[in-house]
Amino acid sequence: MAAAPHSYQDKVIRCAIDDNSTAVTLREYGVDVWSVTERTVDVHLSSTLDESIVYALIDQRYCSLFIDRLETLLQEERQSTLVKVYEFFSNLIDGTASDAFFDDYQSYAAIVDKLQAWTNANPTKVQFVPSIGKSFEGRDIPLVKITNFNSAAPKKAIWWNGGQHAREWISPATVMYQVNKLLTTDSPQVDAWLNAFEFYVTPIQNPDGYEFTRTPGNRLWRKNRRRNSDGSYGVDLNRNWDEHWGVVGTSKSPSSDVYQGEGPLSEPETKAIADYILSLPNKYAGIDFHSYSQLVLRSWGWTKTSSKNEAALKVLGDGMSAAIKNTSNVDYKSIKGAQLYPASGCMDDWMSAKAGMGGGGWTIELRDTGSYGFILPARFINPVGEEIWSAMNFFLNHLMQNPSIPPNEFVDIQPDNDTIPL
Ligand code: 0X9
Ligand code: ZN
Repeated sequence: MAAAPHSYQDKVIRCAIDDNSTAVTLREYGVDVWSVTERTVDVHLSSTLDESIVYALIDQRYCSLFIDRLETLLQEERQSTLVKVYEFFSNLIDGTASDAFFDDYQSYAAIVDKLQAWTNANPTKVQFVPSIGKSFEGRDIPLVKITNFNSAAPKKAIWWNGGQHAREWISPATVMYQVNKLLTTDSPQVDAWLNAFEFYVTPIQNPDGYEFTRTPGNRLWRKNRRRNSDGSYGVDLNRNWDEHWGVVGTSKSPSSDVYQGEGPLSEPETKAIADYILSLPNKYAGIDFHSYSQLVLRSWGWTKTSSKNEAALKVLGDGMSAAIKNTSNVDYKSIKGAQLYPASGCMDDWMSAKAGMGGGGWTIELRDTGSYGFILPARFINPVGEEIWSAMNFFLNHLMQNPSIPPNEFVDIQPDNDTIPL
């Protein structure tokens, strides 16, 4: 991975497309698609590709160069982590060490330790479940429940999920940030939420994949670490949910980055969370945090047909997007999931349809829009955490005021003639 400063490196190019079914086709061809909008697709090109082909693509003016020197970015990320470790130890020696948890992306072990520490410090607000199930490689999938344990009033369950995709490091960091905000903000507003809701939080759904991306050369891994029958590794957990599993935007090929797995909920990392959610009597809304693209995605994600709850969900999604804009002036588009690209077997639609969450199953795609993509520097953890906290503010207040949105249902589904089920 250590590349000479001026050698030819992996690149990310952004290309114009007519509609997002092109992305589905590209993935079918095994192209490494990183991100899609209705008009553009970001494609990762290995440095082993003939340089002239890459520049020919760019010269055609269908594509522009987005990340020119990917290895340099990756190297800078590792370097900045080393600098922070150095600073941490020098501060420790000076006696000036402070809580630097959100200054950097943390290991799985550090995330688990932090959940335990928060629980010890806030016994009336937090319960720590060290393991709701084990990952493929045997790591515990941790959960915290946050509520006012002194109040017996009936409460609605909100689920926050992070780290489903290994390389999207800003996701677990942002979920942890929200938990910290809930526990450290002393306000009547937060008290009201803790009386109205039970928060179930799984900041790191895919610990094997996450830890793998922390080892040299593997930073861009997406899936879990299942050993597949053909010798390849990994299932895309966000194609493995038991909701229109295997229908669209997903692959039967084990080596694909969007491999759906052997069957619905075949993966321990999806099954554990699905079982836990289904066991809750009061489930009401859930958000699954991903990166990148800056989007607030409502159901449905597998069909462009509007859901029965479209009007109510649009108000919620548009409100979250506006709250972010007001906080940081950053644009997060509020759209139906399938407007990004139709994909089924995803957690968001599963929460809407199978878990019957009236307040919706959501995907929020965090920063950025591709300048750093998955390699978002750690200095973004705080600003992203703050803008999402303001989105949560809107989300929770709106759900408190609208506690009876009925479970969503499929209505008049038309086949999406511009998408090709794989
Ligand atoms: O493709 C995904 O799983 C999500 N994007 S990501 O770049 N983080 O991989 C988007 C999922 C949106 N939801 C549905 N289409 N149901
Ligand atoms: Zn993702």
